[in-house]
Amino acid sequence: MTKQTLARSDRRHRSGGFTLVELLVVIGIIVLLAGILLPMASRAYAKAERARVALELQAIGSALENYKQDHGSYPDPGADPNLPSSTTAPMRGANVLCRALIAPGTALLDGADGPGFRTRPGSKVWSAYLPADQFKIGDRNGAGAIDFSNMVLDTYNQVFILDRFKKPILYYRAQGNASNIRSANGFVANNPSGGVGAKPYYDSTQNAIFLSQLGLRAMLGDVSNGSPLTPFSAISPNGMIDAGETAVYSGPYLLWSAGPDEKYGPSPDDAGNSSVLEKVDIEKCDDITNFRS
Ligand SMILES: [Ca+2]
Ligand SMILES: [Ca+2]
Ligand SMILES: [Ca+2]
Repeated sequence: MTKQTLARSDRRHRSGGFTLVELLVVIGIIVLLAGILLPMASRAYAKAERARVALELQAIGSALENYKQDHGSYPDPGADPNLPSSTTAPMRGANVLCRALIAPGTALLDGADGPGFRTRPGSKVWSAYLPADQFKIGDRNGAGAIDFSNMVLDTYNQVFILDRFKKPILYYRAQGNASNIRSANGFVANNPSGGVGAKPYYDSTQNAIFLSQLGLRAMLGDVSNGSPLTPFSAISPNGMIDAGETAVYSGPYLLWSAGPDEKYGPSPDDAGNSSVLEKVDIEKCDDITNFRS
């Protein structure tokens, strides 16, 4: 065997496999890259999904305008003609939104089988304002594939339009003479379990701050009770836009997605001092709404 053939066979031998050290180096690089790229990929995914939800909220906004053209006003959570007085489940804006824009239920539930509804028995069937096949419909736990044929009104009250993260899209309509949150019932019932206006969607284990309206009002610009907040002081909404506060939104309705973390409103854990709800938590909140995306 000549020197040349030896060298060739050596090259062949070396190119046929890696040494243990080389393998470890390669694995180390892969692990390092994965550590950098996976969080980037998941952030990019969440960003893309948030953008999709923002588009869905826009589509819902257009549908609401069309509904208003036909019926004279936006869907009103306080006045659903299909709801019998014996119904025990409280009306929620999120449910009214689904019933007004898609009405996926049977004739028993909303006057017309499948998407669409009647406002009175025997009257014209209004077709769905949103393409039912392009939106997820489900219950509060995000479960789809609902059997409408066996559903009664009480359970129909628990059907919502879901966002990309399978949480109900909330709907609050501004109340008559209160144009924004300047008055406590501008968008929100004074009492979460009753009173004027859309009742919140309930998930008390995860969304206590939102349901108590602290988080909801704070997101709308009501962060203090009139006294200036120092950088790390807890927010304390009082239902009014005081001097030094700026109303974030004063439109006719709120559309609200809980965002990728599936929790409505800011949480003390989002940023800063984890035991206190602060302005930084509001900035970090990943919710998508029709006034902020
Ligand atoms: Ca229907
Ligand atoms: Ca205030
Ligand atoms: Ca959220």
